[in-house]
Amino acid sequence: MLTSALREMEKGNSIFEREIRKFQAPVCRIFLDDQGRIAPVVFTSTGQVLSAGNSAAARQEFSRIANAGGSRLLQARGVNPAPPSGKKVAVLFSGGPAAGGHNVIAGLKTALGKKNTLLGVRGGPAGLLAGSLFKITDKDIKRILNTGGFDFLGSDRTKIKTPEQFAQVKKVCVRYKLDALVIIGGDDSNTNAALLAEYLFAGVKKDGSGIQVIGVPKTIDGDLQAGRLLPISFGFDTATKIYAELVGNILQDTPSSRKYWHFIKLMGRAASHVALEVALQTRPAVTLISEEIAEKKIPLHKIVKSIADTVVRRYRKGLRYGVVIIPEGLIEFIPDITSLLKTLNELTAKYAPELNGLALDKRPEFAARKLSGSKALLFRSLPGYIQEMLLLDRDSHGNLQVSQVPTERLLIDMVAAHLKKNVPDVQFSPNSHFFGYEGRCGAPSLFDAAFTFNLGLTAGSLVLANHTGYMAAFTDLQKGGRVLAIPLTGLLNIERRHGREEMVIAKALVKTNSRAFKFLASRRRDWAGSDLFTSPGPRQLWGPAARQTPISVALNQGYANLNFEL
Ligand code: FBP
Repeated sequence: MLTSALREMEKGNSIFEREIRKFQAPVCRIFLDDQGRIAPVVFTSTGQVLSAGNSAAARQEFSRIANAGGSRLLQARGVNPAPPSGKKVAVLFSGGPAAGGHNVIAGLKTALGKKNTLLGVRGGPAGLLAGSLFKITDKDIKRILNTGGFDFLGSDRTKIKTPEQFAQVKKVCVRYKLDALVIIGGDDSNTNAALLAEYLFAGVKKDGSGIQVIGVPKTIDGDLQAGRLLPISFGFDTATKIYAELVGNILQDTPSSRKYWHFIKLMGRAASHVALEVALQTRPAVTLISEEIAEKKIPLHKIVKSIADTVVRRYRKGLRYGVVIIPEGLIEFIPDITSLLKTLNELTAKYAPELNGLALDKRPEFAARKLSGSKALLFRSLPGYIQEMLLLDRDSHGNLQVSQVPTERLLIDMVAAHLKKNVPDVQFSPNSHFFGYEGRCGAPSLFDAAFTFNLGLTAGSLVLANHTGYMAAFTDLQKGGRVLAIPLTGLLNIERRHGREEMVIAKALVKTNSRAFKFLASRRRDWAGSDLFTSPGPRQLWGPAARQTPISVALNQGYANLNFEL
């Protein structure tokens, strides 16, 4: 009997998974009708015109969606008294997975109701181009509700950019008689959503009308934010809670075993929001924040020295252990490394035949001879395996894939060398970790389960209210939630990318004048000098910590406490 019960658990039917499927995430009151049933809402303009710096250029390039909405912020006004029926909507995931994606789909399907149809796109933007769409049923929703990851549809990183690709999307929309597309993605995917909204604005269907396009803000990196209008993207809370639990457990191990230094790299391609949040939740000895390092122009040797100084300071106090948090994108923010990388990018392009003709371990010497001054010195100071990595093949844009560089190992080796040379009596036993994929697809926390379900309701409501070119947003989480629609044109900026100027949604990096960063900065000396760490425990849908808002969000938004109220 036990064995058959165990077999029934296969394919996502653990005790936990069965239970979470029954859970209804809290919903913002605005989505409740007179009888307390969940219903789509209508929107009204707040009059607030949004612009991200190059508003004139954005309004010109996206004139059709900009003129329609005037780049004005919309706010939900109340339940839609007469939602249309017969609409056909397709939804897709784009980019890296993030917990809560399935609840966006569940919220979207709930808002559309029985009289409209929801189709899922398999495999992200590539699946859209291939026309791989299917009808999402109520049974599907029951199965995916509150479960993690993007596995229901899958995702990919294809960017729709060529005229042929745009034409192909149009063809697929016409073939499936779509009225709207909902794109769940990060900054690049929402930039793509704006481009598609503009392209599909009119003249697609037989009656001359277009296809609506709505974006939904996703990414564990937390770098798609819009101040008070959108405190964070979904997936960030779950990922940081999972990493914080793991880091908390490691911290708990350190005074138990009393011998290890753990160097932990945390995912988050460029911005350090994840590292900052995990540090705020766990209070480790050292936290590196890439944006601070870039701003203060702190060179690699100084980063190494400052970690080594903390190791020595703790050692002298009998604390022969500790934890160092490292953001994934660090290497691209260290000023002397970025300038070395630039030169190496040119050098690898210029001497590609010569380098390719050499064995891996012979390439560093060849490259070192082509460098001069401080760059040659820095390159020679790096461990051999890092030198080799920095000379590997570039991506299609001619850049090194920096996320592949084991920064945690680099820092360990350089700190160890520094200690050996300067304070040989200090024992240093390091371990390295990289937490990334462990946190992107876990079942959503209560915060993400609720946030995403409400984002799905918002996206569905926008479709039914005939809006296009907006990103669903949800804010004021400590006082019941406020449902917003941000005009995508209001987020677009001109940036130089791939050697030319492009309209993009800028990544929101950690600001060193933010309340969250300043709090870390005000406490980190004490965290380094003694054991003040905490273990936040596992993420919860129920239980004492279930309603905990990300600490960086609570600080930056000026909330009075950590609990969100919905
Ligand atoms: P998105 O920005 O698409 O949400 O992806 C985030 C992320 O998880 C980063 O944190 C990480 O650097 C990257 O994706 C890893 O990409 P991949 O899944 O291709 O390995």
